[in-house]
Amino acid sequence: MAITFPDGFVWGTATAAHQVEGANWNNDWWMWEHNPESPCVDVSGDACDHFWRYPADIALLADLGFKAYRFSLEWSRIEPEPGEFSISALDHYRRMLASCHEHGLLPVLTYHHFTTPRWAVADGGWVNPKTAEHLARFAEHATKHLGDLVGMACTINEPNVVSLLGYLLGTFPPGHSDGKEYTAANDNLLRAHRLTYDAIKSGPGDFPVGMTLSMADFQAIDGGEANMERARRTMEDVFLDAARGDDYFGAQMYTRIRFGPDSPVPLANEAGLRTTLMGYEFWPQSLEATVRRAAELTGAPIYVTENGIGCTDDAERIEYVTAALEGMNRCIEDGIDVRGYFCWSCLDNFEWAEGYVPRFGLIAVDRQTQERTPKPSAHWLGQIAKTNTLS
Ligand code: GCO
Repeated sequence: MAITFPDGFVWGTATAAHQVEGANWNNDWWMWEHNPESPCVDVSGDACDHFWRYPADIALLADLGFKAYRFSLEWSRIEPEPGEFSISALDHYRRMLASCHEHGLLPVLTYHHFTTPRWAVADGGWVNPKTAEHLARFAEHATKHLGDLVGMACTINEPNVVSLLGYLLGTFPPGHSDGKEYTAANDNLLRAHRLTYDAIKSGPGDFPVGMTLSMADFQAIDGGEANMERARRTMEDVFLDAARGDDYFGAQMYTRIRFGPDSPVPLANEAGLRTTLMGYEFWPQSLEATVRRAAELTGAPIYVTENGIGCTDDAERIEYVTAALEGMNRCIEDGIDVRGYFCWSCLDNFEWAEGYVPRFGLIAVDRQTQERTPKPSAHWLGQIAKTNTLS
């Protein structure tokens, strides 16, 4: 049976500067990739050379049928030293925004997607409250230069992942495992969202502003409710509460996380469960579960700003996204205001500590020649975008 989505539903794909641009040597991730103590399996290097190849990439997305493109600013290019702003770097992003408009794509701009300039991390990074002010100052400058062309804005991508993986689990920079630092980073990122939101709002342009959050289908088994609730409170709910009153909320989900009674941390995936190249459980049901919670707790219109799967068999991507979209449709049928879906990702790209191994792209990238080849899933999802219908 065919599913038709609401009129004006926004279909897009997403990327992040550091994962696709190449040569972003002035941020904390570049340092982390080159640190032999880090768990990184690759360096980002040239990534997808999207810094130079964005015109063809954006044209390809439009040809495929997409209506929107979500990408991020690289803070360390725009503000290479504290208070020193590069007009040439800002002009680069102006050209990217203009290129989206020329091709009929709504540009969705993320101001902070995981990477922080070297100077800001040398000054304490996210455990230093000043970093929140620094991000807001950057957002104010960037919006002055770009605001008239922005279609939608995300302040911070997954602040909950920046704090958890950087300051508690130690797999993202700065690689710390310290409960106090985790709490401080969470608080500073929450404040940074508010300040950045206001900074963007005070500039030119009139577009929706919100945050995006990494969410999962949290489940308790055999009496693990208290553990689950506790973890979900710091990992999700404090951010959902903070997003109340924003213009929209960006939900991003990939899998489910289960908690048992004895452990405050998630259970490892059991043998026999179907997993993806990220080691996540194959769980497209996470979209429906998290969108329902996000809508209930934020009261805001919802965009799925990321969802997808890292896999080598492209048929699995179509299977995964189909199930996710069916769940999204059940939410819409129940009256939840879901306005868009952005597949992660446009291109096979640099998946942080996992390097180039997981393949999240709708479009394959030859790592030697940078040649782009749309996968069957790119044509399939592009057709859904064109017709606003899943058949
Ligand atoms: C994130 C980021 C993306 C990832 C994606 C796949 O959500 O972690 O926004 O940068 O690449 O989620 O893991």
